[in-house]
Amino acid sequence: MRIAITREVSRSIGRCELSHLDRVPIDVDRLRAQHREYERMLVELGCRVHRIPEAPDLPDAVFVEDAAIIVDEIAIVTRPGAASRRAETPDVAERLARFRMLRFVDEPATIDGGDVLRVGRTLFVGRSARTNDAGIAAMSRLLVPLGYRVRAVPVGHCLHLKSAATRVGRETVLVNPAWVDVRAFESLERLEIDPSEPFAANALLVGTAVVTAKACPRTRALLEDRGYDVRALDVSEIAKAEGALTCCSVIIDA
Ligand code: CIR
Repeated sequence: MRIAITREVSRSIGRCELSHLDRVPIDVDRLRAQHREYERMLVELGCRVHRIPEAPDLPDAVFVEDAAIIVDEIAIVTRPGAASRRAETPDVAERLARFRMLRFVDEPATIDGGDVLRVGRTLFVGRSARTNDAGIAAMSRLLVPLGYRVRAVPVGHCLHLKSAATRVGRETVLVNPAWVDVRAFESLERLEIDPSEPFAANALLVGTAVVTAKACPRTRALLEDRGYDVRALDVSEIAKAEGALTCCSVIIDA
């Protein structure tokens, strides 16, 4: 069974954290409608969706990916890099506890789930404005004893590692070479996005389907040409909050 944890969009999302984007007005109803389509897609792809109720005063709470890192054996509850987001984790942890043993990271470690890209037994962890060295060390401490490798990857041009690279196949990553040094992934097959669509590297793999943003048709065509089962979603309103496809769910094989 595949579970997807999501969270209702907060009415305060207009006050979300922004790092690389200018603030523009967000239509909460429209964003909620896009989020419902996202959840519908997860159901279509075989997930059982557990939606956590709204946290009205936590603007970024819809981006549940940042609250947790899931591996086969445990779930790591993060300590998000943005102080405004730290109160998001307890509600996510409560849901995860049904499926995995929980582990926690302590101050001064900070880590956002958006910085963690898992490929098999390797976890690539972005060293970013949100995830610090203590956060990466905490990941190693928790995961190396379980047989995982933890590899730090510098992230400077975008918010998270997964803004620049996501997994789209067993050992294949979709990357934006302008935002991350692709040599970090030299052991893997790499597919480069169309350079005119810098946000295209954040795609969501569910089973063998790859969910992409409607705004990135060229990268979508590139994936389709290679035989991928690609689905497209309109996430234009979500993008105004610097969110993308992976960040709106935590997917767990239960
Ligand atoms: C933030 O800056 O934290 C949110 N506005 C966006 C978080 C997006 N999360 C993700 O891509 N994993």
